[in-house]
Parts: sequence; C-alpha cells; structure tokens
Amino acid sequence: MNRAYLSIGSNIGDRYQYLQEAVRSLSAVPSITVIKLSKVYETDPVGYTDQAAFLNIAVELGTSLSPHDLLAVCQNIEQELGRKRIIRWGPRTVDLDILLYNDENIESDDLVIPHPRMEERAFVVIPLASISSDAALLQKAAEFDPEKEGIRLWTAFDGDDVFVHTEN
Ligand code: PH2
Ligand code: MG
Ligand code: MG
Repeated sequence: MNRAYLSIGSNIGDRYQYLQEAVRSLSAVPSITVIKLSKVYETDPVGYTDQAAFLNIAVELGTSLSPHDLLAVCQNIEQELGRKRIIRWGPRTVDLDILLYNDENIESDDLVIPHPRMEERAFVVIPLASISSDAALLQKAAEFDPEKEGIRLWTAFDGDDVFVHTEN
C-alpha cells in the first residue's frame, strides 16, 4: 500500500460542503483508503489575493493507485464538483493537490511530487504537519506564525468522524 498526502482547498460557495464531498468521493474509490484528516483551517488567499478566504485541510491516504492514476482521480473529483479553471491560483470550488507520495520524487509535465510550492505555503504545511510525524515538516510548521500567515482553526474537531463515517 502506498502512502499519499493531499491538500484540499475551497473558496467558493459552501466551502465546507465541498471539502466533505471531496473526501467522500476519495473514500468511495475502492483503491483509496482515507487514513487521516486534519482539522479544517480558514486561510487568507495566497498568490492571487483578491479573492475570498479558503478552507483548507490535509488528508492522508493509503492507495494502490500510481501517482498519475491518483492525479486522474483528483482531477475527476474537481470536475464533478464543478471546478472551472479561469484564473491561475484564482477562486475554486475545490482543489485537490497531491503533496507527497511515499518518499518519491516525480517530475513529469503534469505532476511534480513533492508539490513544488508546498514548503513555502503555510496553508499547506500547517494542516499537513498536524497529521504527520515527519520531524522536518513539524519544524517547518513551527516556523510559521499562523496569525501573520492568516491561518485560523475553523473547526475544533478532527474531520474523521464528520467526513468519512457518514452511515449514521
Ligand atoms: N490555493 C491556491 C492559491 N492560493 N490560498 C489559500 N489560502 N489556500 C489555497 O488552497 C490556495 C491559495 C492554488 O491552488
Ligand atoms: Mg492548489
Ligand atoms: Mg491544484
């Protein structure tokens, strides 16, 4: 089983519901197991700043899919949830980015792993470090000042119960 970490973000419409739908869609794929979810963070927009605040989470997956097949799943989910690519780094209903896949380094035209900008982005590193035991990552997260970076805890609970176990 391969171990992958994703970052999921939304800043249009019912952001929380988009995160939920994205996680539900991931866990509905037979070759994917959702192992761990971070809490939900509300984060000021980075890159293109004239847009609404995001909700961001990090997700740990077990999967038998290759990195490229996992990318295809992520892009399908983005399409199903109505994402339109209009502005680079602009508003999106939902964005699923593969951050890490085992310890692999992948550089192809459509996929670069580790995600090339992850370490400079507090909205990625802080949620990710919260579900990781990687010392270097925890160190990186500790170097960010969440207030200065515009990152706030949005839910006080871990996502696992709310996002994954929907049968009750
Ligand atoms: N995603 C981007 C660009 N800027 N800012 C925040 N806060 N959260 C995001 O997920 C995000 C962003 C491109 O994917
Ligand atoms: Mg992104
Ligand atoms: Mg993306």
